[in-house]
Amino acid sequence: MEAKRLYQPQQNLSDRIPVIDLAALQDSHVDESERKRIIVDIANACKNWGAFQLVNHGIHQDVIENAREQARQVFELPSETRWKAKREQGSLSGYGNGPVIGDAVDDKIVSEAITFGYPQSEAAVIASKLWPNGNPGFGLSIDRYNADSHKLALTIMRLIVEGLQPRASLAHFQPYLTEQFGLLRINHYPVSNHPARDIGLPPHIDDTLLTIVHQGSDVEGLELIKDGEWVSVPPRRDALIVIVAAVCQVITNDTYKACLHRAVPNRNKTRLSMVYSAYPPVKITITAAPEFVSHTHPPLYKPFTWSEYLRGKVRHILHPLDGLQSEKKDADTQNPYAKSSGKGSEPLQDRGMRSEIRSY
Ligand SMILES: O=C(O)CCC(=O)C(=O)O
Repeated sequence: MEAKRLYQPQQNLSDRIPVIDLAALQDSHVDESERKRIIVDIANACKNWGAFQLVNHGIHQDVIENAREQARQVFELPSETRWKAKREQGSLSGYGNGPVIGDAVDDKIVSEAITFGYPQSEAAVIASKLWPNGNPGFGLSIDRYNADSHKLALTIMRLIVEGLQPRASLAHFQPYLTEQFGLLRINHYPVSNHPARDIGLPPHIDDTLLTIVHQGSDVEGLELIKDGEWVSVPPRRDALIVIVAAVCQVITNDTYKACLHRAVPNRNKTRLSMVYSAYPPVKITITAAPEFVSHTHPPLYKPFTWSEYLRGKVRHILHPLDGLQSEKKDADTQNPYAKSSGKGSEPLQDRGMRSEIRSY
C-alpha cells in the first residue's frame, strides 16, 4: 500500500478557492460597476488566500493549447536532445531541472523545466537546437503565450493596485504597471512511482510580483497553503491561477502576503504546467508604498533593488524575505508564514513545510 503523504491536502477547501471572472472586462464598453466588483473580489482573494483562479481572462484557449502542445513535444525528445538547449549561466531561457536554492536540491525532486524570458524569449533559437530540421511553430506559439501572459499580468497588477485599501496613489506603483519583465517557465512532472516521497517542486514563495499558472485540465498537482493547511488547486482547462508573490508583499508592507505553494507529482499521469512570472523593473528601489507606512506600522522591509536581491545579498533560504526585514519586523515575528493550523502553532518549516525561493 502506498505510504500516506505527509500533510495531505484539504480537499474540502479546494472548491472554496476564489474564482474571479473577467468576462465583463473583455467587452468593448466595460460596465464600471462590474469592474469595481471585480476589483473588490480580487482584493479579497489576495487578502484571504494570496491566490485565485481566473476565468474569461482574455488569453484565447487556442493560444494556451498551442503553447502546451509545443511544450509537451520538448519533453518527448530524448534527454540528450533536451540538454542541447541547456539554459546557460546568465541567460533566462533554456532547459534545465530548475535551479532551486538551498537544501531542497536533492534527488527527490522529479521535475524538469524549460524557461523563456520576456521580452527576449529566445524561443526560436531554442527551437533550432531542439529541432535542427526546423519547427517554426514552436517559437510562434511560445512567444504568443508569453506576450499574452505579460499583458494579462499588467492588467491583474493594475486591478490589484486599484483594490488596495487604503487607496493607494498610482504613482508609487507606476513602474510595476509598465516596466515589468517576465519569465515563462514550463514545468514537466514525469509519472512518479513514489508520489509520497517524491517532490515536484518544494514549498516556496515566488520572488516576483505575481505568478500566473496554467496547470491543464486533468492532472492536479499545485497545492497552496491556506490557514496552515495544504489545499489542492483543482485543474481547469479554462482557468489560470494567480499567485501573489514576494515583491507584492513588500510594496504593500504585508497587506498582501506571498502565497506559499508547492507541486506534487502524480502516480498515473505526467503533468505539465505553464508558469508566467511577472518581475519588477531591475533598477528601481523596491519599498513599501507610503499609504502602507505609518508611525504605528513602519516599513517591515529594508529598501532593495532587484539586482541587489539577485546578487544574493538579501536572499534567504527558508524565508526569502527574512534578509530584508527591518528591525521592526525582526522584533515582531521571525516567520511571517508561521500560522496556527489547529494542530499546534509551530512554524511551517518545523512541520516539514520548508519554504524555498526559486530564482534564476
Ligand atoms: O506546477 C505548478 O503547478 C506550480 C509551479 C510553480 O510553483 C513554479 O514553477 O514556481
